[in-house]
Amino acid sequence: MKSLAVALPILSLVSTALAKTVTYDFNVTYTEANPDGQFSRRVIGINGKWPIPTIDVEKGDRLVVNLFNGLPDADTSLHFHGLFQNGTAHMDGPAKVTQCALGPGQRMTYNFTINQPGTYWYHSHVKGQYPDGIRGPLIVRDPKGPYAGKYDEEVIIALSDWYHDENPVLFSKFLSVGNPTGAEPVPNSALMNETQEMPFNVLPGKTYLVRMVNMAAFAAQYFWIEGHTMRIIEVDGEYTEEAEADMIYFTAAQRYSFLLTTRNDTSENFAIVGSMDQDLFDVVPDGLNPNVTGHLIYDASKPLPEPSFVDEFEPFDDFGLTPLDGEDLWEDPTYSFSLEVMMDNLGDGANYAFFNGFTYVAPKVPTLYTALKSGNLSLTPEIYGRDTIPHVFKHHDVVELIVNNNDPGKHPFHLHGHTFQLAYRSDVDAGLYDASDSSVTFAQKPMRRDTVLINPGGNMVLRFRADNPGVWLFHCHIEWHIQSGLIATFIEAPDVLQSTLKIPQDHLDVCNGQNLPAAGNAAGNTQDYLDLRGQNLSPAPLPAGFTARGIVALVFSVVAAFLGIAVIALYGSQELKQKAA
Ligand SMILES: *[C@@H]1O[C@H](CO)[C@@H](O)[C@H](O)[C@H]1NC(C)=O
Ligand SMILES: *[C@@H]1O[C@H](CO)[C@@H](O)[C@H](O)[C@H]1NC(C)=O
Ligand SMILES: *[C@@H]1O[C@H](CO)[C@@H](O)[C@H](O)[C@H]1NC(C)=O
Ligand SMILES: *[C@@H]1O[C@H](CO)[C@@H](O)[C@H](O)[C@H]1NC(C)=O
Ligand SMILES: *[C@@H]1O[C@H](CO)[C@@H](O)[C@H](O)[C@H]1NC(C)=O
Ligand SMILES: *[C@@H]1O[C@H](CO)[C@@H](O)[C@H](O)[C@H]1NC(C)=O
Ligand SMILES: *[C@@H]1O[C@H](CO)[C@@H](O)[C@H](O)[C@H]1NC(C)=O
Ligand SMILES: [Cu+2]
Repeated sequence: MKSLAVALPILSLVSTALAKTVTYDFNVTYTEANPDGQFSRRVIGINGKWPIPTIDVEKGDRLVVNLFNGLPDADTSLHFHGLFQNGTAHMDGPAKVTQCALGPGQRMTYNFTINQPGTYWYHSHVKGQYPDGIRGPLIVRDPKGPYAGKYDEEVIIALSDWYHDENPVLFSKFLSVGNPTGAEPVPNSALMNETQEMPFNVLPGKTYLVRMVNMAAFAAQYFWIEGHTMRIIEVDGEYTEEAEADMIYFTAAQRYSFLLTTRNDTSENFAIVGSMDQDLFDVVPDGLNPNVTGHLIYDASKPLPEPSFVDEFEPFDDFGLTPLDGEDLWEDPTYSFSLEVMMDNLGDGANYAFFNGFTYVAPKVPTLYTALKSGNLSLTPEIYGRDTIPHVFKHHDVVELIVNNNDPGKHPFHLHGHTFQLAYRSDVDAGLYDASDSSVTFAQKPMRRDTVLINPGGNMVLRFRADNPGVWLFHCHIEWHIQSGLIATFIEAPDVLQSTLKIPQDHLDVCNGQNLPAAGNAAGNTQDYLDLRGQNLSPAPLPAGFTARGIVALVFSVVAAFLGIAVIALYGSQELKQKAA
């Protein structure tokens, strides 16, 4: 499955390090699994196995993944979460953004070098597919890094959540007129290393580098190790100054590495606990166990303790982290804009997620391919399609992104292709960001990461430099919100891309093999890039006078009175569709 194909010495004047090529042959296939011991189901694995392999490379290595879609009935692709893909924007993975999704029986190769050390993960970036199993850690070791020599061993712990139903089934109920409030399906279980019985065998008096990633579809987890403190040294691939934490909050997609020094005596074992943040769930189902427990085992002959009860969660605040390189806040943005988050119903009655009044709809042509073929119109946002929510940055812009959360939910926002500085984050319910508010103070050496939590009803200010030409998504990492449209598209220096990037034939063949266009604007028009007729658009708004509340009432009356009223409701929803059309 994994072959360290060839160790090619890279000729270099400054370094004698041997960068190697690490090759994986991945056949995406269905298999069966029962990770929470409650229910056996079909999952998406690789080479007939699940959990899927950890990708393990060293800084400077070239990674080659030969991907074959062995699913008979579903598309797939791979995204390498957190990797900048600097110079290889076409290897980023999201379907309809940097490539066409691989249809059944298709293959393509991801091939790029990795110069970022740290803790990452990889997952399918086709609709809401990764919660069905196609998610795994990706570790970039750094034997010469600033913390090298400060630990004896490295170990990975992946958090996640788990559903007994497959995503397509849950999705059809989630995004429908039957769910007008947009309540997200609640996971059946929390997992640690894709199981509920993770042993972590340790030796006394040693220091471990623990690399953690939350690969959940939805749930954030509070995480702690009883009787031990964690010394954080990395978030999302960025080294930080050492920071002590007793409890860490992991949103979906976030990573932390920490140093864990074990005790000198082996008289006891300790619980390792993850607890899902139930604030995220609209309705907590009866009998849900939000917790998953593993164990730090000093002596396997001693008992494995149940975790003690914690009555308040007080996690470490990531805003207080300082990047190890001490980089200052980027001043004087040259491109500043805001995105306002909102949830609302559209004319089909379903509840969608919006940025500035638009909900993401994938274009007909992958956005990167539009950028490459559009000549001097590549800097014109319209060609990428209204509902891709496009923003175009010029090379070396200092970008300031203000996010206003008009929604009472927490959202973990993720940016592809970059880490951003978290310059400012308000408390809960602070309302819209107001630059003139004197109580707003920016971090002077802000933490950088690629996934950050925004508070309910709050706001935040992110900054980054447009120094990585490519097409990068900015989206909520709750897969339900990906599917309900909380995605914007950032097109960065497309003019530079046109002279530096060439799409390999095997990528184009994935589109060709399915008769999907690989050139043209968002509507597939190759003649006139400004003619967007036929572009993919979201459903129409609700008919005037028909409020979201009305749909809720309609649906609840159905539930309350079902048989007799069902006929009327059916009529009602049909009328709704007609009005929307
Ligand atoms: C992928 O796995 C499927 C199911 O086991 C098998 O039928 C197919 O031949 C495999 N394809 C490749 C290219 O390995
Ligand atoms: C990966 O890319 C490098 C650099 O372009 C190239 O030399 C190599 O042949 C590629 N490998 C594969 C398996 O495509
Ligand atoms: C968790 O799983 C990863 C990947 O399989 C493995 O490398 C690691 O050792 C596991 N962690 C523990 C604590 O067992
Ligand atoms: C363990 O023993 C070492 C060496 O005697 C000592 O330096 C260290 O402080 C001890 N650690 C703890 C947690 O007691
Ligand atoms: C899960 O852990 C939390 C924190 O200790 C505790 O409050 C809660 O009762 C636990 N729930 C279950 C079902 O064990
Ligand atoms: C863009 O390119 C077209 C065709 O090459 C040319 O006619 C047009 O003048 C250019 N427009 C601008 C604004 O440079
Ligand atoms: C990408 O690489 C260029 C140099 O080729 C560098 O200036 C830039 O900072 C890099 N950007 C990122 C996000 O790594
Ligand atoms: Cu969200």
